[in-house]
Amino acid sequence: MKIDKLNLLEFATIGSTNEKAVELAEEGAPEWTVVFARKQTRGKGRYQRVWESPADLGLWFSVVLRPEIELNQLNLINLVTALSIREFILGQLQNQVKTYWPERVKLKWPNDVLVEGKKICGILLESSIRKNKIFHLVVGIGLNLNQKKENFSADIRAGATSLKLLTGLTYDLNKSLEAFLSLYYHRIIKALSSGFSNVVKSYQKNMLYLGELVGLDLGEKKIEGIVQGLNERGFLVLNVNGAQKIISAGDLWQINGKSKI
Ligand code: BT5
Repeated sequence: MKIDKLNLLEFATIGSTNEKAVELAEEGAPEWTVVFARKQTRGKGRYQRVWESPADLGLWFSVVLRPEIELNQLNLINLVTALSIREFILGQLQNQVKTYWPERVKLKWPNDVLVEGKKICGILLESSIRKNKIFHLVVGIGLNLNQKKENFSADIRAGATSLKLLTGLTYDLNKSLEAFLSLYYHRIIKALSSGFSNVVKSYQKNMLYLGELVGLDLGEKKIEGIVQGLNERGFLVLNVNGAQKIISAGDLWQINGKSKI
């Protein structure tokens, strides 16, 4: 289905699509302005980490949104985005193998999509708040499409994957982007109009580590606990020594066996 509102800006090379989208959003670019680049030279992850974005091997893009939600609901947009990516990827995999097992495509709170335990997509939200309201929200998405193993740096090779590595096919960037944006548009509109409770439910159903012992890096300290699920704002609920802790952001990892903290 066509999205009338879509304003797609394509670049051959850019520093970071998020930076460009933030700049345009600050200047008043309308919602559903999408900055798409075939290559990023300064693709960024969370906490100043690098996002590898080589030419023509994946979708590197950022979407400007201006959702009318409370500030403490921002995390929910992360969840809708990750679920939409999951749905897109699963659709692509099931086009090839009808019985592709949905349990293989998992969400790692708050912003990663993994297939068979390897990261295929990362999401980076950047928001601008004015007078206690969201002025703009830039949703940056990096989705690996056409990489072969050797296209990933040695640092991430073992933990990263792409659609090509999973299906053997080569994906057309523009067609893939269009298909994803159409799905994403509808998922966002639906969540904004009918509330986020189904979003939280489906995220929980598809998230990694539910009921398991995890470590969590909060920047200033590391803690560990058992994942109980998400609250209605999309925050992580962790049982730490019997006490419930609500976490808004951080890096999770699984603890197999003995704790290392
Ligand atoms: C993320 O950060 O996963 C968010 C990535 C967002 C990237 C998009 S691309 C379009 C838009 N413009 C930008 O400048 N950024 C957004 P984080 O959770 O911090 O994960 C970063 C980590 O993922 C890195 O430290 C690597 O370990 C790993 N990584 C880097 N590039 C990768 C890739 N292409 N595929 C899989 N893993 C990768």
